[in-house]
Amino acid sequence: MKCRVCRGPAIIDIRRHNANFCTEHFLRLCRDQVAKAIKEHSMLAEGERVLVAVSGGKDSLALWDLLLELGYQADGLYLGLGIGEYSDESGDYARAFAESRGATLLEIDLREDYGYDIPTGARAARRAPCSACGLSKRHLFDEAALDGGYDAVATGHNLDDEAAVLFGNVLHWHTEYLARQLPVLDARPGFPRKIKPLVRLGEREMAAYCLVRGIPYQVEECPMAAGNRHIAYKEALNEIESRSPGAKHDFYHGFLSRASETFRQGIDEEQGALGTCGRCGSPTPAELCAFCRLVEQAGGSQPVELSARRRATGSSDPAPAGGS
Ligand code: Q46
Ligand code: ZN
Ligand code: ZN
Repeated sequence: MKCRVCRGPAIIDIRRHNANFCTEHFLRLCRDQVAKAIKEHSMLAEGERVLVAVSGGKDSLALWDLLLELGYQADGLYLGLGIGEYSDESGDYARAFAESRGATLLEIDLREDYGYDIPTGARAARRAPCSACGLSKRHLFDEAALDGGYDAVATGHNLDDEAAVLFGNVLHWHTEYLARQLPVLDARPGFPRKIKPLVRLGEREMAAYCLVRGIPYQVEECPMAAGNRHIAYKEALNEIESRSPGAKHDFYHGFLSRASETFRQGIDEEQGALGTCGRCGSPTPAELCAFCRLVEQAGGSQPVELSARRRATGSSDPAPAGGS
């Protein structure tokens, strides 16, 4: 197996590119693909500050590393979800990476700072854990980015994640989600710009990237992810990809270039109707925003034993996985 660029020994084959790459040229490919996504979708301008949503998994750590390598001012934010050992270890990976690069890692701990953790708080608020988790992440990353004067929040959603979410949205014709499934969501009052610079790179490449760059990461899946429908969508797409390399790329990027616009009509009017949360000041159509309502219902709830937590989450209907 020889590298397409230098003919030296290759370490990875990427069937969608119909090519193999050596270490040096694989790393270059990853950097080039991120730079291309950033440019193509106007994600970041030179000198802008970006806050990376870091989970301790391969995608977010690879993303942070790639943004630093490309010369961006990238800080990380780790959100302690309180999901037992999984969260403790994930935090350690995020801290170790920050230390190794001399990078700034901000931290928020849900239990210490807001009085709940995901397993217990979700139960108290009668929400599925991934729904409480997704809501907490969205609110706290947005708020931290605005408070810290960052130009954008970057998440580690890769091509596999985005193709799986798109597959689910098309399968069920969630047109309102299709309208927002973009690699960039522009800033609007109360919300920072959101960017997904890994949309041109797959999950396997991100694992290989961390391996080659010597970045240890959380390899365990979140214990709350069991039953996540997106896992089934990923498996279905993997099967299609194995018979037709490049199918995921064409599906997702074809959607962006040829279909996404169609679903976007009308979302701007919707956004005009938002007021302000009486407690935290973030935009909301109600008196209190969904996050402040969650804190009210979940805050102060006592942690439960992990076995009980697992039982409590058996019927969860998780939010899209990814951004790990
Ligand atoms: S971390 Fe949170 Fe995911 Fe765990 S609780 Fe669900 S949403 S599965 S990306
Ligand atoms: Zn090479
Ligand atoms: Zn609020």
